[in-house]
Amino acid sequence: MPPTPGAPAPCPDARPDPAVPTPRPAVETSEGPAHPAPGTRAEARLTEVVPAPERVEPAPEQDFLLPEDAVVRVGCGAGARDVADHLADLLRPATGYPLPVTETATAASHGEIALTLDADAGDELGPQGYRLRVSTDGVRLTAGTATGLFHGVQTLRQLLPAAIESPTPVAAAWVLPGGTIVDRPRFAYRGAMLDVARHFFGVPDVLRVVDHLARYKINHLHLHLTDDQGWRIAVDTWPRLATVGGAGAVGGGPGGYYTSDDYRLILDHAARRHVTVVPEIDLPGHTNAALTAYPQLAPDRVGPPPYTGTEVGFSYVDPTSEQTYAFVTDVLREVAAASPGPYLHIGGDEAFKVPADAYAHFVERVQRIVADLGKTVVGWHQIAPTDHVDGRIVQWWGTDGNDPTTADAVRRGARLVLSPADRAYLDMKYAPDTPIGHDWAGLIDLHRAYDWDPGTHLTGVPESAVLGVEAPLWTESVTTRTEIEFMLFPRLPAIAELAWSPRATHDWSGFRHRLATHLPRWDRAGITYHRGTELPGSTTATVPTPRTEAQPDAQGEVTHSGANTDQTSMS
Ligand code: TNX
Repeated sequence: MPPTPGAPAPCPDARPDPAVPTPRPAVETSEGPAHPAPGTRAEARLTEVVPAPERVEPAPEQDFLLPEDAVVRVGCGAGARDVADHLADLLRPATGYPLPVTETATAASHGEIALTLDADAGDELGPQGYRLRVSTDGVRLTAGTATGLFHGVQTLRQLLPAAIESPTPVAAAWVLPGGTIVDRPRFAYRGAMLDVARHFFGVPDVLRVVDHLARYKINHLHLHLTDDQGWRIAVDTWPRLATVGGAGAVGGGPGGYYTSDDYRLILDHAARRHVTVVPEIDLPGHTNAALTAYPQLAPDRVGPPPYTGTEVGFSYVDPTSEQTYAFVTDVLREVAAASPGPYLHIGGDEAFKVPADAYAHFVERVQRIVADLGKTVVGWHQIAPTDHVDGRIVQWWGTDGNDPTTADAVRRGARLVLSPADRAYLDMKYAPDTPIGHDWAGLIDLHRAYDWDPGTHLTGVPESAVLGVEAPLWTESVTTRTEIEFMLFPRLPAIAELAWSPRATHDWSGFRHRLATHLPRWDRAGITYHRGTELPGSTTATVPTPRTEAQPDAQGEVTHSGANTDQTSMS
């Protein structure tokens, strides 16, 4: 077909428009007519989005009914087509609509969702922001980058009725509330950590966690890949790390590890969701699993037995041995080469048995190894007193906002990721009767997870030094996907809002009411969550989650492999 005069040239890398699949037959349910009359009111409101957007301008007379023959139209630009495909993939199952993705330049006569990359808009919206306009004609999503478009798509999803989360077709009026949202994050780094070392979680579980993060605009997944109980990533040059060091888990349950193909699957899934994976190799402590595989790394050169308990701080690789540095260099080189993200987390926490000077020497040398690999060092805040390398990131996990050593590291140039254990640790119990989790940093209900300010949390650290916020989930007592979700929801969205939304939007009452509208979405999506009185509409009961590993014990009670009491060794 000759180009239309005056029309922009098609994108250089345009894919041919796919044949439009036939719509699936509309499903009759009690939820509404298959062909709702135009003008049906939107179920969701523009003001219910979590995390709260920077600016929201409702225009209720501009509600948009997504027609059955709607198209997703996408303009040129790196990654935009993938975001459009992702959007169509999200909307097809519940709507049953074909939603073809097209790169044609001409707007459809009605009912399209248009995604546009626009460098000028990017100047205003920044590298992660977006503008979303819903009017009776359709949806216009604009951003300076594909990442911005992706975040806008997550907002768009929340504007559709909760039934959009259904994995099978639902006959509903797919009406979006009219108006404009202009949005961009307060902090560039929003993260969650999954400890796959204490208990191992297979690739499908990790992919599902990535989906949960993306939904709430969390853009980093920190994988705690190694600890005393298990080494979870294959390393070609030191193969026994995974095959021997990966064999066990807390409580003696089955272990496991990611092959390089597994790891690539996680990275690819994350990349398509604009989530950066931050791999952690915890050094020099938390290394019992490595020592079982390679006793020559141990200070006494004796391999310890596998560890299935939950104490911390007893193991370490010999910081005075050149073999240790050869090991560290090989491992970090392989992990760095496999990981496209800019960060490499070196742990550094709770090496209680390593003398301070040997610890500092070790961390400084390992930091240089990471820098030489072209990656940015991240470490738990125990690395704060050591010498600085350019751009390093200190992850603060304390419970007392007055930490002069970390504040001093910031003055020397470190940036900060905040994970206050008494606010952001998702392994803490919600309430005394929460069936899993710890309480050494206190109980963390939704209000406690929400009600703090990352910009002022640490004395002497200006907001400009705060790269962002991360919520870690340690898994000593977490054994299944259901239990992961039970600890994540509803606290993860609270942390997401703290890290994304402008401080001016912070409002506990508003937040809990907005988040309550997400419960039917989680129900539809099959997401397990902790029910409590804090979310209107949630029941008062704390629902214990089913555990697949549960075994009846001698008394006929149910016990759980991997369940542990609180750590006695935590300060
Ligand atoms: C502290 S936070 C740890 C972990 C435990 C966690 C349990 C940090 C860097 N270390 O080894 O799993 O507490 O809450």
